[in-house]
Amino acid sequence: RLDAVEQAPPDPILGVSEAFKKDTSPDKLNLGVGAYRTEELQPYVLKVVRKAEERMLAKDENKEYLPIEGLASFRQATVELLLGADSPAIQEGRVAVLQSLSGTGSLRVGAEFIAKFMPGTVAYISRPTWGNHKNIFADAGVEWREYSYFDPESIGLDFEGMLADLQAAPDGSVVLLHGCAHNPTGVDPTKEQWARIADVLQAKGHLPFFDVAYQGFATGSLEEDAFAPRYFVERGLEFAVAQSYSKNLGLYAERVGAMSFVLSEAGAAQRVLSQMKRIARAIYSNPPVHGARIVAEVVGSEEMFGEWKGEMEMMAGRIKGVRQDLYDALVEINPDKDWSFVLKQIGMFTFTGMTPQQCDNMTNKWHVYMTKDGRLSLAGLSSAKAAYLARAIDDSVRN
Ligand code: PLP
Ligand code: TYF
Repeated sequence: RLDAVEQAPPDPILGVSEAFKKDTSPDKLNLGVGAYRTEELQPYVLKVVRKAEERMLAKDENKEYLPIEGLASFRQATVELLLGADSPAIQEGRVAVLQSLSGTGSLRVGAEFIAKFMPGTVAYISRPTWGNHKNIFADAGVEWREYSYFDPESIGLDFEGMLADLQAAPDGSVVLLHGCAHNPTGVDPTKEQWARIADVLQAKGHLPFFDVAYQGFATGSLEEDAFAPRYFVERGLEFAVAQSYSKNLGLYAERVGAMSFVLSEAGAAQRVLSQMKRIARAIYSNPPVHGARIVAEVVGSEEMFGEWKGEMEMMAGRIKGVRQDLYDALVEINPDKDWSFVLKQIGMFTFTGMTPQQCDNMTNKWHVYMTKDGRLSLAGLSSAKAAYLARAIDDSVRN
């Protein structure tokens, strides 16, 4: 019977790394996956993570199961990191926080929750968005539709289109929003635009669902990057939020994150948490402990928290540096073309607007590996290779 199972397509992002490994060219560059690399293009384990692990080892802690909702100190630290320790939502016990399997697993628990307790509700996601959003909602049984987001003409936000689509969505829809550093476009709403988005969400009774995968990577500041969810608390909105420590603490493979709901009263938060636990129980029972302890250790010590902020600024700063290098090299090669979008976009990526054929030219001729949507992960670029990448881009967009 199982002979008839068809081959599944490779992941459009993670599949790029597979192809990269097979390329033997010394020039090859992997700008597919959004994972931080050093200037030497090596993976980076934060020094503060190693320090936390040493302290953890010295404590000789056991490996007993965590509660279904996760490690208490981790949950507290994670929600405070997002909303600020003095947030009224936290003070009033209005946040239900479930430690879950990084951003992806958290999104899935959130999607399962929507399927179960908001049946028939449609989730609106930005066009374009991180490819996995569609899989996550669809596999959880939540119908998704897209709202306008990116304007290829201006290589910026199609703000009026976005508002019009959210306005046209049925009342009480779920609206997925990237908390900061939108993936793949690197285009975020301004503070004034967030205010108008909140107006529409409120008027329509939509439930915002933030995906926060890059807190600290947009501006380099944890607080600045949490502007939108903090502002939504101020506005009295209820919302869902998935958080990930893959990027900002470099804990990719440890699967550390949380799924939370900010609600209008504490009783609802308790009931929602009990139902999220019910969902998690049947999927993976309880979350892994190692990464959660790292987070609790780092955030629980003023000294290590400071070191983490320093390393995050360093990582965000290196990406900003290569962004500038790439821009300068592009202008030098072809001063007649407007390359300003490279500098305007924020976070790990630059969204080039290249066609699939142009992306193929990047890979086949120049050994630059990237996703077919024209996205380049600047986290995988070094200053030393910026001029080479600029030549590849300039050549590819001419054809
Ligand atoms: N959401 C977005 C927008 C992402 O870019 C990513 C990837 O980092 C994730 C969620 C989830 O990643 P992870 O499951 O490693 O936390
Ligand atoms: O967009 C990216 O490159 C990151 C990493 O299934 C990623 O978000 C990519 C695909 C995936 C999980 C993480």
